Amino acid sequence: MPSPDLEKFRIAIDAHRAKLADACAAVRDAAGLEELRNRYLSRKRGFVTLLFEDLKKFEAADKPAAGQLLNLLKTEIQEKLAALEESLRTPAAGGPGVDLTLPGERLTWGAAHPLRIFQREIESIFQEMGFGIEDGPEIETDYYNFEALNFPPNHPARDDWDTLYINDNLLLRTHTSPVQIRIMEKHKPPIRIIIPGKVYRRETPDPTHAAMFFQVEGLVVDRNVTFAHLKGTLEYFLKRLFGDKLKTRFRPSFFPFTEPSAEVDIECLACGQKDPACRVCGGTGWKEILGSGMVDPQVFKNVNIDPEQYSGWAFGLGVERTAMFAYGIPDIRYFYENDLRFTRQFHLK
Ligand code: FA5
Repeated sequence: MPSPDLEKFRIAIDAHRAKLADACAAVRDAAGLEELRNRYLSRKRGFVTLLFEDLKKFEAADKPAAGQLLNLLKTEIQEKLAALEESLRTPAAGGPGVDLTLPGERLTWGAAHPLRIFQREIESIFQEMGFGIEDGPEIETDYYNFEALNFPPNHPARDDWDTLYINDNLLLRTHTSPVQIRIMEKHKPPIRIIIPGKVYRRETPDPTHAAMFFQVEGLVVDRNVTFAHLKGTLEYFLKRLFGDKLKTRFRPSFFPFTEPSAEVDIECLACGQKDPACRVCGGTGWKEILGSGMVDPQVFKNVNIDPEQYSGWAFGLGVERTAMFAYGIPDIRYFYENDLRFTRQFHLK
């Protein structure tokens, strides 16, 4: 058998060498690198392996020269592939090395915060009863937060709401009640809405008090609306949340913007009204969750609604306090710590 032409062999080797640079440049990831390595060096069909097969056909005199050419090509290929592997691991930007061969990290799905889940539950009960949902600004003027709600300047009732002032006129709203005024200024009765939102108070946090917390305000204004409607609606709402057997109590109270006013307590679900030393209810068997009352005629006058023709009622519910009972949470601060062991226990219904 005639010996293959050494010159032709050299040309074939050079052709592979020329293609190598382009092939390397096209590699984007570990899989591409593996494919290239196989194309050149695979034991069965790699280009270099096939050239070594050809080497056997050379006459003894040409074999050393042909072998040298081929070994040079093989070393060159191995060095280029090693460099390529390194560059895939270390991006040019100089950032930390990324090993593309490692298995990926599983991403976890986010979920709604427990307070948001509970707020939605409250919203859907009121929506079923035909209430709309409104909102208003968290930065309020003194007028909306206090004055239009019948708190005259320097009135001692303002002290019940420890207020965070921005300047003489602006403050962080201490309750969602100012939105009542904003809505009644814009819309004529009938009005039937709830207003969920954040409120702020200068409070030292403890297991049942936060400096920022959520309220849901309710407002109904129409002709012939009575306290019986207020009582019936709130009792129905609380039974939907806590079950038919829940005991509720309306306790006379005072708010400048409602007359008469009542705070609503629910039976203490922590001790079942049985533990005189209960830390949640202090042994009283009851826990306050909301303030309510009939809209004061002066408030109607402030928004140009005629109190002779219309009446209304309102309430303001503490979302965290109520959620603590619904879910059996002993400390309000758990809601804000974002400890996943806590937040993962809640699911959207
Ligand atoms: C009010 O804020 C009135 N605006 C409620 C109202 C609305 C009365 C409409 C009449 C008509 P009060 O300050 O009591 O009232 O707060 C209402 C509820 O918010 C409380 O029952 C309680 O559940 C919750 N709450 C009050 N302070 C805190 C606090 N520091 N941390 C967490 N929840 C609180």
